[in-house]
Amino acid sequence: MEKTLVLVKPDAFKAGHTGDIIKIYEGAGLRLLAVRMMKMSKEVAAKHYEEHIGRPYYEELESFMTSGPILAMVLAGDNAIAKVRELNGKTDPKEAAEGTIRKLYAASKGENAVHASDSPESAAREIHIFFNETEIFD
Ligand code: 3AN
Repeated sequence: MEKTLVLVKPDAFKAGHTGDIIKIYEGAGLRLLAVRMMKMSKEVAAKHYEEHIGRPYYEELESFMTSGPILAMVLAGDNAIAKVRELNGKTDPKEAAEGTIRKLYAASKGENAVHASDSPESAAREIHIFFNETEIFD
């Protein structure tokens, strides 16, 4: 079984979409292995988005991601990484397919409701920013 890290970002969390988002993942057969509600610090944001540091939108991204509570979770299943990214939809909600989480709940390319790991390497790295092994129920 493959694991992936998902974040419900501050916009979707604040708007009360967390339960609906989890329902979409569970409805697609993915299993929850770990969950944490938290407010991201700038340090955690920098670790999580290390490849985006220095890009023109980084400050906006950091300020958004640290602006309010988020829900971090580990999801598992066959092909979980690709499956979750398909359920999330494209980064820009204007380009996201009908029925995807970003089409349903995201307002813009920056404030786009959810994050999900994009490769097995990112998943392994990102999961351990938010959870230690004893917190993952697999
Ligand atoms: P995804 O989250 O779909 O994998 P990435 O990895 O390209 O997308 O971008 C990571 C995050 O950085 C996005 N979720 C978004 O919040 C932010 N971001 C990416 N590109 C832009 C942009 N051009 N303007 C504003 N924010 C952006």
